[in-house]
Amino acid sequence: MLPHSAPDRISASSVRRGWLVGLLGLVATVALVACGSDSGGGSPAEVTATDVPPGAVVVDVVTSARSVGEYLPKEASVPVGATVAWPNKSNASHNVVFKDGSLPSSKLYGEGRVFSATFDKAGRFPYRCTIHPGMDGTLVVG
Ligand SMILES: [Cu+2]
Repeated sequence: MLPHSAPDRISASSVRRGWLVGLLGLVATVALVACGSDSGGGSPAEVTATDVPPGAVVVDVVTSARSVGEYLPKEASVPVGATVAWPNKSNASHNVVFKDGSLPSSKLYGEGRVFSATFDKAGRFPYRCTIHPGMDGTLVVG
């Protein structure tokens, strides 16, 4: 009689298959996360004019006793689809830059100019002036 010495192939291949399924699951998860970015921000066009658009919610950009620039009100709540305008009423140049890169941000603009944009995405959006540390505000949409 010959000794029976069949290797345990079934067990080895099922281990390998389990590892492969796990890897595929990981790849699928990564792909889902990558596709989950939201691009529905607001109006893409930046507007830096000298007038506040009719009907816009106004956030004044001012110089105060304690800072070279601040946003008034610091936190503004608007409905979805609102146009918001930031007239620069200070004697320095400022900008409005949202942390959320999908929202419209401004370049630097001086006294007497107005940045305005329309916001179609609901949420709580912090923004700041990139040249003045501590000059920040929040726009709440929805
Ligand atoms: Cu500033």
